[in-house]
Amino acid sequence: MTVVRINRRTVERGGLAAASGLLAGFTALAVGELVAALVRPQAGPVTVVGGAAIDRTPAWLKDFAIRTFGESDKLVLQLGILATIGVLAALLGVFALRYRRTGAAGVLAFGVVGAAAALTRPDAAGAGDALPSMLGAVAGAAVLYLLVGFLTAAPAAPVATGDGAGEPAEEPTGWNRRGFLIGAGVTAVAATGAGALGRTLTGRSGQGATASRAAVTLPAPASPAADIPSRAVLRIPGLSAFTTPNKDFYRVDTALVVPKVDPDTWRLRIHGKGVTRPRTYTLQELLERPLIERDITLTCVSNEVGGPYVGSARWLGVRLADLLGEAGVKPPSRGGRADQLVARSVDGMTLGSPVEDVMDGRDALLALGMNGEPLPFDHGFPVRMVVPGLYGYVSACKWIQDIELTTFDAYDPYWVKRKWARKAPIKTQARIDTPKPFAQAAGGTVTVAGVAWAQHRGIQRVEVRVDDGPWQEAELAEQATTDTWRQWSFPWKTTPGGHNLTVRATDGTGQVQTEQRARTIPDGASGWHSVFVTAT
Ligand SMILES: Nc1nc2c(c(=O)[nH]1)N[C@H]1C(S)=C(S)[C@@H](COP(=O)(O)O)O[C@H]1N2
Ligand SMILES: [Mo]
Repeated sequence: MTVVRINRRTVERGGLAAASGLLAGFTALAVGELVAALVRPQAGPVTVVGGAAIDRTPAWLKDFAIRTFGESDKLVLQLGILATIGVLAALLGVFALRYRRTGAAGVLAFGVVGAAAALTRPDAAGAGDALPSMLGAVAGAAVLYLLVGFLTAAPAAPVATGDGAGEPAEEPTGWNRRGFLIGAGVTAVAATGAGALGRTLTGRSGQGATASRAAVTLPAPASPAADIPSRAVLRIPGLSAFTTPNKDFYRVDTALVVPKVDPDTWRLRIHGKGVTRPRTYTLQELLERPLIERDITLTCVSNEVGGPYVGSARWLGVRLADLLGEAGVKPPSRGGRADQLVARSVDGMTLGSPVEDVMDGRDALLALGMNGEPLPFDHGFPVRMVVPGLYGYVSACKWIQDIELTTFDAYDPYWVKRKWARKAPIKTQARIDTPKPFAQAAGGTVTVAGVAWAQHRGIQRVEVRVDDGPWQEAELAEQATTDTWRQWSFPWKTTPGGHNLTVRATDGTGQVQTEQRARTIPDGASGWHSVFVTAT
């Protein structure tokens, strides 16, 4: 019979065992990051487990995460993974107090999980990707085994109980606190050093990538963008800039580590159904072609009514239809065999666009430049797709490396496998940028202003309604192109009290924006944007 005596020393020993587990976990991750820095930064244990988690997240949860955490969703995920690993590691530590070998083997088991995640990532580069998780786990297991050894160092004299031999000692009398503290201290310092070294090495390779991006010179466009008419740009405090600066441009993707592609070894392959002349291009070959420059507004399907995932930039790139034409591709309306273009990125993302749309004369681009500089890493360096009128998830592949012509019947890309629509033209939307929701507005006349977009159809009209009053025409800035958003303003003659301001747009075809509320899944949110404002 075992009587567990709960006394201070038992509690202390348990606490130190939990700490051993935490240190083992920390060591595993730190060594994992160091090995990843040498193998491939994308193969780090937290990155691969996080990536696997993102891919397995159900659509509703992903939507919730984007809604709740916005662009911090990835940080929240990584903190969640770290917290989970921490809890499991501490439990494993306590468990190892009794079952030292099994506890250490448990750490190895986590390593196997990490290695499996690494090898099944769509961008896995080979067996080497398993190394960070495996070597990290070996280091972690060794730490746990050693540290727990101090806590069980001097077992109590065999306890003579009636149950016979083999029963674990319930409380070693002379365990080695001093040894433990030294061992734990050395481990903590060594693991921190390994992690810091890993970070430094990854940072250094990042600097190399930054330098090679800076070395890319963008040629002047053969077909420059039309000047933005001065009357297309309103200067109203709180209103979105007509051209979104790169640093403020929204970012939506599944990459926990932003790919830093080497422009010298980058290739783009075009192949598949109906491709009579498959080809592979280097970046230099693309840069030497006649480039077009266009202002195009990009929107994410995950953007809520009134949401922030929309931005407008001046893109410089190769007309996609030209490349496809050279490859022998014909759109379905001219007898082409492929109706879906699947773009694949270096991080294994797949996005599918209708071949008809990218070849119908619109300015579908393989973009190389964004607002006068090479694409930022976050936005797809060295090359990405941009197709006016289609949501990003069905067109705007960043870090693109492969274009395959296929059919919608034959292949479902990433987001379609996750319940989003196969085809997703951008829905007409108008947004009130100022005043902000729940603002206290001054009395008198207040300028209400915002943007409206219906890419490739254009915006014909914007109307504002105060409470349940009549719809009133907003003043429209000039339309730059049908592929860009349009700014608008409305002089609101306030009356004191709380008011609901609502906006709606009419697209270039005369369709009034629907009032019907729809969620973002499966093909984009709809409904009118309103803000509640109190006037004094
Ligand atoms: N490789 C890759 N490309 C991608 C994505 C992604 O997750 N991975 N997300 C797409 C989505 S959903 C959108 S809305 C746009 C966003 O582009 P941005 O981050 O430059 O604004 O990129 C698209 N291209
Ligand atoms: Mo998106």
